[in-house]
Amino acid sequence: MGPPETSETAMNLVPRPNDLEAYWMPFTANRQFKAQPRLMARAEGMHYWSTDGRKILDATAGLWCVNAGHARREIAEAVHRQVLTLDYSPAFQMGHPAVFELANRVAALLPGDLDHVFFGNSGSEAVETALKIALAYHRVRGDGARTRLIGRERAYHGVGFGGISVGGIAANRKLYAGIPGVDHLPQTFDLARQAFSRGQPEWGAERADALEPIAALHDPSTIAAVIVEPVAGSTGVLVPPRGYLERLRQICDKFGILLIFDEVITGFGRLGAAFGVEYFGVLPDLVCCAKGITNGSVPMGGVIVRKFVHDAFMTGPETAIEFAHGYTYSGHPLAAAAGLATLDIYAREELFQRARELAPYWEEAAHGLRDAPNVIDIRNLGLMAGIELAPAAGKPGARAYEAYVKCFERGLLIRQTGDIIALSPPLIIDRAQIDEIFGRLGEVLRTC
Ligand code: PXG
Repeated sequence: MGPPETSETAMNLVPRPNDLEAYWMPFTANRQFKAQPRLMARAEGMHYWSTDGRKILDATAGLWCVNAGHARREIAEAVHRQVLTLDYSPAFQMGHPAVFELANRVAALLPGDLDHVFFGNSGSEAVETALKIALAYHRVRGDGARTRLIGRERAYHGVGFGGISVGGIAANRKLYAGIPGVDHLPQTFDLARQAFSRGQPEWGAERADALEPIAALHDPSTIAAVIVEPVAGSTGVLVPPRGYLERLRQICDKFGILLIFDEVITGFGRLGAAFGVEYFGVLPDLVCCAKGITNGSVPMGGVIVRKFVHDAFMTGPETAIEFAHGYTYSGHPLAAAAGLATLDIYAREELFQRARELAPYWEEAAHGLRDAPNVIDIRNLGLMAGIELAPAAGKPGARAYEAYVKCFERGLLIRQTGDIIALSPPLIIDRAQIDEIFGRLGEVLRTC
């Protein structure tokens, strides 16, 4: 008898800890994991299957990326066709049709003159690229004193040196000097004033006003850009207070500062609109994206920029490279093919609209956990929710980690950061599955 099919082989494998040693896992407690591994064997639609045969409902869209659900045949076939037709083409001084088409299609999802796209391979690369474009933009216009960047506390902008510098997560920054000339806005969350807000909190727009004294301190004419996630994802679903993003935009305009939205999580439908730009009705100058652009199937990231930013570079001799930046795999043919197939699915299945229509049901279901033990806050927007737990005495993060492990054992994948549980399902989710997520999570919380 021949070997069983690949997925069955994987499902029948029982991993032994000493087999797991060589792989140094990212953002993982390696020793804890290898003592009690969780290995995924396959995925389809709303579910994963682990190597021990467990069926797991995916309440996190992988890591906020599989917005159209897992293992979509159309994407697989597009990538298959592409690798057999044109597997790779040099990214510099050369192109291929799919990447130009993808740029047009992505730009068409954004309003106003956000109409040029620079591609990389991840959210981190998108952030590095956006920060470099912002700094270079001022320089090519002869405004080279604008060298400072402003981020925000509790922000995640990936793991490049620029990203950790403007980012606001102490653990990701503390071992590194970071880049110079960076300051931070205060974060927008205040438990006492915002707990159990549904959608955008009423209180907190004034936190944007902190940009005024920060700008005054450094002299506004030295500041190149402000970067924020419209909704902070990784640090626990921090929803912008009403009016907050509008005020940031106003203050940036007043001082000639570029505004960058990092939409790596909020892009491609998470909020029930193509991007946060559309959802909030605030037009930034640059937008970072990744994750959902290929439904998580092939690594890709990008920066969408407004026309005036792009055009500022298009001035020197026509034979000169206008922006000395890029990656071997910028606009990789496989990523471009996956991206086009993904955008087709989003459009055909009207998934952004589906997310918008499901959002009130999602909100209701999430807030149904209000009386579960140790729940101190629930927040939500679009198909995102954060559930904050009271930390166990002397053991910050332990309670939510316990919930994470217990959920996994009961066939539910959630995301945990500190004592916050973050949920962001694929946009193909249905109401029964929403009930299943919050039902199971509620049961688990009663035991943590
Ligand atoms: N910006 C934002 C807003 C992100 O959420 C990145 C940049 C970096 O993207 P890459 O592709 O370089 O990882 C991210 C990534 C979590 C989690 O657990 C979130 C991310 C990545 C891994 C885990 O919330 N976001």
